[in-house]
Amino acid sequence: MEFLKTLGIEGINPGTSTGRKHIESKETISSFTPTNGEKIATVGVTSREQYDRVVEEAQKAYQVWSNMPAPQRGEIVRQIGQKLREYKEPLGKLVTYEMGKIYQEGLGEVQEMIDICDFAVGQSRMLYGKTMHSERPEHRMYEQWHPLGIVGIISAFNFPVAVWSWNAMIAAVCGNVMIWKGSEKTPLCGVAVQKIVAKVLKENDLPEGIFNLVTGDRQVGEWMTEDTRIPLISATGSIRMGKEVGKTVASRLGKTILELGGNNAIIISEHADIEMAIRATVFGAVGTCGQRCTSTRRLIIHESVYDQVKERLMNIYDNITIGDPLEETTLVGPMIDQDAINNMQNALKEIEKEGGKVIYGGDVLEEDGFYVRPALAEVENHYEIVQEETFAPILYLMKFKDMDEAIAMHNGVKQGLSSAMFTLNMREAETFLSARGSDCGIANINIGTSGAEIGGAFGGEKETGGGRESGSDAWKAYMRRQTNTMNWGDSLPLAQGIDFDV
Ligand code: UN1
Repeated sequence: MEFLKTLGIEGINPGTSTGRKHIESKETISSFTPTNGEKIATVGVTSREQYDRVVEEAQKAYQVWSNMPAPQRGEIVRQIGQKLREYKEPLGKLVTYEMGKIYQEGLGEVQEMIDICDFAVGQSRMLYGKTMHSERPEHRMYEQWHPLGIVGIISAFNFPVAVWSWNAMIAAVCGNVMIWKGSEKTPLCGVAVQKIVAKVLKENDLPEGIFNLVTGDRQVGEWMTEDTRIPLISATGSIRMGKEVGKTVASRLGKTILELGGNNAIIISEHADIEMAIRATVFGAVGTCGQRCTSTRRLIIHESVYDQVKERLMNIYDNITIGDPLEETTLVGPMIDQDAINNMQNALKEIEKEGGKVIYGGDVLEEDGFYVRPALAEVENHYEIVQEETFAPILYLMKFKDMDEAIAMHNGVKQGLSSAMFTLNMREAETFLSARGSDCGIANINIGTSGAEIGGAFGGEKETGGGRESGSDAWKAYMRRQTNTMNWGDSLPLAQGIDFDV
């Protein structure tokens, strides 16, 4: 396992770090590879005392970092992007080994980090505020954006490195310092990224406390969400988790960015390029073994092409190679753990109970590791199980007659992350993208639901949580807006023409 060595991963790894300093702890968790279920290494769990030390370091570092000009912070992020380029292969391999996504996707995830670094470097020179014309003479009005302070980042196992970078790189150029808690299912990814960043911090002689790592379960997450020293929590994960984070942070009037579950659908119209639609569907449904928040879970197919699509899918599913995600020919790697398999098996039973039919796959492979055959099921949209996000490669097939019905089905779930329609008909396409079309944060035409680029704002509506990360003007969520009015005259006129003579 050369890549573990290259990344500085050892048998026992500290899971708490203030940047260059790594803090040892007594309590540890083990990281297992889903490829064969074996233990890789242990990682130290952050104690309450260590957590407070991290927050104090972060507060100190904020005084330095927030006072650096934004383009200089951008320069540090540029160097982080360069280091990630150097470590792309070993880090991509670790993502694959610890999380289970195939190597191509592991590399893609690191590329997503590199891309967001590039984006953030540019952004560091574009933290624009507006200027307004004052209604009073000899007055100037404008707004400027200031950093918030400490940004808490809670990320999930399925994107163990990229989601941190969307938040951390943007937050960093904005002048914030970061405390990151990754998933306890993928703690080594956090350790490895922290070590890569540490090299840049060292080369630039930067203080401790800018990029911090904490490790542990819910408890550590709760310390963060309850902590009034952390003005913003950006959390990615399940709707259940997001509701708790949202409530706790709101009760102290803190800010959140929530990126929670999706129940993403593709509508295949009678006017679709069927081959393209099928390829996009398969990548969306079985990519990352159905464990992306953008995974395609529902396929809403026009009745005239339903049988054709179903047959093609069954054929393709039959030829998908499932196995070791580090092997080049593998298209579907393992699920993250036994719990994930159990959830999937329960969902398959639910489908049949509610009157649906599993028409392909779903079985657990008799191998070490957590391998399943991706499943296809015929269902109706209103089934309780279809309304839930099951984080597994189960694709629901549904039929529609007319477009209004398809869009109603499409929007008829609690979640609103990503969506797609395949059609070559301009009216259908524009309707889907219009206000009466998809109600999701992401809506695509002739592109699947997963695999978004970092340049757009990423996130969704309804129970997906409403947050936006990554590109576009998502940076504003990591800053506070200040409205400034400057009186450069020698009188004191009041706004709204109020006369108040003293
Ligand atoms: C996630 O699953 O939490 O759009 C993020 C995509 C990826 C990001 C997914 N760029 O599928």
